[in-house]
Amino acid sequence: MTHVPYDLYGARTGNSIRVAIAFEEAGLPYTVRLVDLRQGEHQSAEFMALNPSGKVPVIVDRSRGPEHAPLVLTQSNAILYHLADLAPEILLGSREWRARAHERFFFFLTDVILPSHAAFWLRTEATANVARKILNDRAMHAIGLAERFASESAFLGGDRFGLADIAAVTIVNTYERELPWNTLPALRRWYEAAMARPSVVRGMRAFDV
Ligand SMILES: N[C@@H](CCC(=O)N[C@@H](CS)C(=O)NCC(=O)O)C(=O)O
Repeated sequence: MTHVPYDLYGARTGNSIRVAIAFEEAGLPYTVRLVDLRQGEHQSAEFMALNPSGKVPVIVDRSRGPEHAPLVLTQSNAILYHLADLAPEILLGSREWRARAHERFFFFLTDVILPSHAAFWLRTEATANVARKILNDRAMHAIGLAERFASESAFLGGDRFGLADIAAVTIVNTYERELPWNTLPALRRWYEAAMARPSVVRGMRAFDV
């Protein structure tokens, strides 16, 4: 029986899907452990023993063999960097472009995903419509700035499809129906190519039941 060294606990959310796409892109074998958030499985004693904050994604890395304790990682971006350590040329591109790859990865994390998540947290607050709109508009404005990245290169960060593209494709997918695509021709070309990529197709579906 083949031993799969990585377990990925997650759900159909951006943070989990980014990790699944990175596993796929790097060609690292992993087993999906679906955590049903609606059923509260992230609050179960079993899952809380892995991540006391009760959030996905989590990976359990047994790649160092049975004589070592498994490595449990609980932050999506720490997990992405762990995978990038295992496959740096794939997930961060060549050394020459690596600073750019980091810059663009953090652009999507802090300028797009962060306000988007903050807006998501306000979704149930009846009085928060204005704040929610400001945050979503900021996220979409920042996505619009990525038109320049896409017009300069086939990829958004560095010289290959890496962490920046993975961060970008999941969050652009979230706003796909609201973006002014007629003003974003280069980004649209990049997005269509990214969504057709086998790693993205498989990663996007990793938590479908
Ligand atoms: N900073 C964490 C955030 C993880 C997070 O917020 N996960 C959400 C799904 S995207 C979750 O598990 N939510 C369940 C809850 O908060 O009860 C990361 O990047 O991994």
